[in-house]
Amino acid sequence: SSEMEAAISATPSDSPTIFDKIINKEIPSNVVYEDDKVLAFRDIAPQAPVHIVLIPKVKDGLTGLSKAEERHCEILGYLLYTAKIVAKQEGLEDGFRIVINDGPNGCQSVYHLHIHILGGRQMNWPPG
Ligand code: DGP
Repeated sequence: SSEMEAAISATPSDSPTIFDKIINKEIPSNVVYEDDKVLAFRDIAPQAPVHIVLIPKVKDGLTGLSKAEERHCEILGYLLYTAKIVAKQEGLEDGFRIVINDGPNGCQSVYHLHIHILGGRQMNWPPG
């Protein structure tokens, strides 16, 4: 898929990403949840009827989960908790999938840690 090609050609780095522009409202996005620590918005290339990207507002070196340090434990826990809040807000009471892509093999295309929240249909297992 083109999403996969974008991921494979993405260069892992700690430079600002498109998500900083979304956080700063320099480019528009469809925000579904926001507080002082996190932002959740609809994915531009949805893979399910509900597909939301949830990110920390401050990257603090967290380009991906593989770069997590002990200082990130609080925001990592908060992101998971917020994923549940967003899933509930989106009416996903029959279940949902959360995904964190990491690195080229994980199909990560944006190097700012993010959680995908997918739902609104039966998800498949194993994932591709
Ligand atoms: P990943 O492949 O895990 O790095 O996911 C990055 C996701 O971000 C991908 O599903 C598409 C989404 N995305 C990339 N650019 C934009 C954008 O400008 N706006 C929105 N809403 N989503 C974006």
